Amino acid sequence: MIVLSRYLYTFFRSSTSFRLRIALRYKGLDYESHFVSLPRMEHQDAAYRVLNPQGLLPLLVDGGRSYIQSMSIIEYLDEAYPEPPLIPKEINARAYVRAVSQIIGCEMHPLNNVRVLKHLRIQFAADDDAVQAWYAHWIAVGFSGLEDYLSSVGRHATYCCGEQITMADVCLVPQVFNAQRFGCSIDQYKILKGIFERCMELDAFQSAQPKLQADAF
Ligand SMILES: N[C@@H](CCC(=O)N[C@@H](CS)C(=O)NCC(=O)O)C(=O)O
Repeated sequence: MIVLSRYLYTFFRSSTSFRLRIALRYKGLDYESHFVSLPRMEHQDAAYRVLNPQGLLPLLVDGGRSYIQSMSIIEYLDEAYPEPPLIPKEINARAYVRAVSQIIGCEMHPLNNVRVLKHLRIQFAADDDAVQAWYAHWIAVGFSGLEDYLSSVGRHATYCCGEQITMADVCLVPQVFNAQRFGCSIDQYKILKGIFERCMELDAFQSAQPKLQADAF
């Protein structure tokens, strides 16, 4: 009998959950999914907040301990289960991968998160067009800065960091899915688009995509 001691609290459209689905699959780590619906506000339920007081997705339970914040969790996974690595060994490559990941995770995603878009509507009476303009603006600022950064550093090749899949790719792909869902094309970002397409040829990325999750609708 296989006893699973790893649980991922996830929602199919959550891009931060998507990062962890990719990372877990890439590392060959089995897990059981606990589905938490964002539209039904299940992330704010008292029972969930006991597990994650911040009331956000994702949450990983591994070996009886709870972990929050997707990039911190990816770093935890990389330390606990080093092969295959998601953070390079070489110090400058490590800094670069973290920088790319943080452009997405700290500067793009937070501005376009569900609660931010909701707040624009409720607190500032933003209509659909205004919310869409807000979303598209920060996607354009984020992706154009990221494209320029990759171009100027010159470390990218098949993936963000040469030939190795890293946390940078794990953060990039879900952000592209999110942008496309909001009708934002990535065609003008040639480097990012190429990396996105090559990542999507891999099982870890394919199988983790939103529409293939059991809670997708
Ligand atoms: N920095 C956090 C962000 C977590 C986060 O905001 N997750 C989203 C889903 S992608 C969420 O739970 N949103 C709920 C809300 O905004 O109310 C991480 O990387 O884990």
